[in-house]
Amino acid sequence: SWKYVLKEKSADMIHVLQFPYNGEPPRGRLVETEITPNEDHFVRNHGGIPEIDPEEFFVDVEGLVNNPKKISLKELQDESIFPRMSTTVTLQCSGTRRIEQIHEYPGDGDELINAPWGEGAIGTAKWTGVSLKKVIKYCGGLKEGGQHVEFFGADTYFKKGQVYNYVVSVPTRKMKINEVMLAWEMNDKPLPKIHGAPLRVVVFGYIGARSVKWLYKINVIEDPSMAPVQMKEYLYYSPQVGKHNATYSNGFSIQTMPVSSAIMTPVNHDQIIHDGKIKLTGWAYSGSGWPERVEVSGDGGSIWYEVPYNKMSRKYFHAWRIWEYEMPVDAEGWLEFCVRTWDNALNTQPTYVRSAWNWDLHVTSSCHRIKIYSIN
Ligand code: MTE
Ligand code: MO
Repeated sequence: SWKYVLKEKSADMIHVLQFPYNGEPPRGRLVETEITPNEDHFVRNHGGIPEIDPEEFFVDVEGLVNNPKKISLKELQDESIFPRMSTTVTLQCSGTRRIEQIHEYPGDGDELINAPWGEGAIGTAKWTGVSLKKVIKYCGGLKEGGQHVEFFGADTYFKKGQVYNYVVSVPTRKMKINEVMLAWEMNDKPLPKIHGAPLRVVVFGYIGARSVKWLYKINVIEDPSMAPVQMKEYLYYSPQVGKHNATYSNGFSIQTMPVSSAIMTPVNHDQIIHDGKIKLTGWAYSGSGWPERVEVSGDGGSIWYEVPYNKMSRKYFHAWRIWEYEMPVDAEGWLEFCVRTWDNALNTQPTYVRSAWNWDLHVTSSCHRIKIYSIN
């Protein structure tokens, strides 16, 4: 029920939508720790929160595997059958920082799909469970042609008068490299119900949408899932595509998160009295690698300062880095601060929001810009 939902989350979560519950933590607190406390981890829901008894629970593995099986949670947790896996992984919603795209141009205005997220739809946890690769092996391995894995969530949602199930897929090659896990613990605690208990998928480096919560079925198939969430949502359109010409075939399906970053303190439009220096904090993330260099600017991006290595949190293969920087500032008045990140493959961020505006308002990965009133 509603009360139960709130009990699992911090009282000061910013509700991006009231129902279904969609919330992100206050900006500054998110970057105080490398590992996000469970209560502060953002929540993205499309529909209701299913009630599942872990004692009765099993996951159904079917489709292009040699021995389809129903596997109980107890079996999954039996270390004589499955080696346990723990990995620190950042989950990021492809809607993170969408509010900036909405300000540019609002898209189709569907609130449920285009939830107006700020910079907090990202969080990092140590997830514990099993590698999906081992589960598929336990089911006799893939049959020929098994190129995609479809995940079914037990929740349902409404869109434009129709009821949908939450179903998506990822390529099997992603699980072959042990980057897909089935998790029942979050930061050494039982997975909270709102984060998908008893069992959820965690796909490293992909948009959060592929990490299905309340998982009850895994189906190995030849082509990407035909389910509406896979086929019609999470498409990346070119800036020329809009209401008049958006079809589900002129956008491509988003999987890996690109490199992105955000300034979390100060907050856009703050007024700051200071002594020649302003401290910035934030996060940096890359779904295909890890952030190697973070640069900040106090003049809208003419002069960039590199965040020193010792002001960035440690490197994980599948997680963000948080950073801080004390910037010398002698100007007064409204200043534009911004951040950009380079990852290990030298990918960096588009310069402006408008450089990568897209009809479904996904993946706002441009340099994050804020305006601060400086009083020196
Ligand atoms: N799984 C189910 N079953 N239903 C959902 O609505 N939302 C997805 C994904 N898994 C969703 C889901 C999206 S869009 C994101 S970003 C992540 O869950 C968010 O995970 P979290 O709520 O644990 O932070
Ligand atoms: Mo998402």
